[in-house]
Amino acid sequence: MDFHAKTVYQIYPKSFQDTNGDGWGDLPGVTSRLDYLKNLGVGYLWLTPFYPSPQRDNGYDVADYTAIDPRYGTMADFDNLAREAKARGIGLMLDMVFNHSSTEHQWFQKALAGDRKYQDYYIFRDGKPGEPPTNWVSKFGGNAWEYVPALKKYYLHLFDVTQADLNWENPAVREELKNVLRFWKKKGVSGFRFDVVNLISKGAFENDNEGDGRRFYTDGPRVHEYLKELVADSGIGGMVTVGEMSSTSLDNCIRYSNPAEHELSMIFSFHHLKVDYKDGQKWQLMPPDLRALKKLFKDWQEGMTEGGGWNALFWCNHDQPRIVSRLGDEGQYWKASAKMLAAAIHLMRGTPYIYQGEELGMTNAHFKSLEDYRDVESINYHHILRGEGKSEEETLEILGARSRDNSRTPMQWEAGKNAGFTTGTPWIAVNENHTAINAAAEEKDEDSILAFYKKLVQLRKENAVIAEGSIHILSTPDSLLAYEREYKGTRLLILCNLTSEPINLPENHTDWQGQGWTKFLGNYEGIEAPLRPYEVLALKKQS
Ligand code: TEU
Ligand code: CA
Repeated sequence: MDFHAKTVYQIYPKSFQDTNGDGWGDLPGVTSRLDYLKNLGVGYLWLTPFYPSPQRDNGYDVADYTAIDPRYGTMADFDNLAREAKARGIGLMLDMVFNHSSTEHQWFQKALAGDRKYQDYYIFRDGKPGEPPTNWVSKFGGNAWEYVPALKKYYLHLFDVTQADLNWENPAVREELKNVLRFWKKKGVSGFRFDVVNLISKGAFENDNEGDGRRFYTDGPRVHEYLKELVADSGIGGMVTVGEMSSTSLDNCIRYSNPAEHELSMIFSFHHLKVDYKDGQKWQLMPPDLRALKKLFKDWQEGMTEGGGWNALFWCNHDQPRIVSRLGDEGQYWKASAKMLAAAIHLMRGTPYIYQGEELGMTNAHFKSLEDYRDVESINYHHILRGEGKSEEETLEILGARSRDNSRTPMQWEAGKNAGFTTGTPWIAVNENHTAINAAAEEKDEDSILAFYKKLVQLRKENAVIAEGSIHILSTPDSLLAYEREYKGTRLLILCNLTSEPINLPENHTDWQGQGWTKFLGNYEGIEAPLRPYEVLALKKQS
């Protein structure tokens, strides 16, 4: 499979490169940086939404699925980007937000105006003020139902109140969304990312007295049927597709991504990015549980292999904090930890995703005030946390660790003004450390994090054992992530010290000390015991 040996680069266009001085990244900006991306060696670009949107959720509130928001440019700009990317052997993967649309979408506007056909495009229920149909909680805080007095009805919004859930039970809705895929396929894109696609099939609309309601709509009763129909009828079976799976299960992800199921090419699951959620709650901090992290890698790497599924491999995206700040070190071991974290997942079984700036070791934003934040979820939770009695200082500490804005500060191209992102006023503050962390500096440094990512991308292309090999996660002390890969007689042994403390290799693995093993990648010189702080040691053995 083509996507086994390729790496996907995720671009958040709004923060990638501005070319007209309005402080917003745009499509011509992406085009202007294609040589940088070609140099990195990536095979696909996942572009987050650039469609017409009120921007309440930065474009994940889509008001027109087959047009370009003028703030990102024109359809001609898109066609030019697609052409220039293709000329460099890079495919475009567009983001399809099919669980919900913006309430500004004409479909919803017609529903509000009383058009029953379009009311059935959404999930409306009769009701009285103050008595929502269920007690489900929105992922962005508050109740998941909004009352419309003029209609005497509620509508469901699992996310922001301006993101109304689409009614997938309605064949007319499914046909509309198939047409969207047909439109973009005809424009020559290579694939699609499907936003929270495992939430599209709602089961019983009942109160949840054990949780927030997610068990009634996550991996729902008809989700696999819908996905099979969507892929088959829109003719995208041969394209590269990835589903974002919220709070999902291994069994379902095997079904979503096993080629025999004819659903998707691969899936994003997020369990490994919740090991620092106290009691599973995003807005409650705790140090990362490394034992849980390794168990999750074992379950998902070995489980998906057994089931014929395929994982997207990622630490970062536009919703997650920066991984070097979260699991690595911003100080003395900044470079070593960023490289180790990259190698830890890039050498696993799956398709790796690099989120813009991750390849530079970009860090969290460290905003000092609520005024710096732009993300609707973060702002909502600032008010919720303060309402729970937390001080402003404690609330800002939590936002500083968890806010999605950590990954939405502008791409750091150079040390100069606004990191070369814009000649205007950026829509969100540029991280001050761009003077030290930027692409221009790292392109000149063969020991940079950027140079290391280039090696990782190239190694996957050149070594079938990385792209296709089996995987076995070894049982080791909590701070040591170790796994073996094997393919047609070639074995890899990858050792990752997840901490700043040296690790003595366990006695029973003395053969790791290089008997027939040769080092092919690392973030320190040579092979030494103990493993050094945040050391990754990648060994190969040809039998
Ligand atoms: O993300 C859904 C999702 O799982 C995260 O937003 C998560 O629920 C949230 O950060 C709370 O932890 C997708 C998009 O990636 C995200 O940007 C959108 O805001 C969301 O769906 C709604 O479209
Ligand atoms: Ca712009």
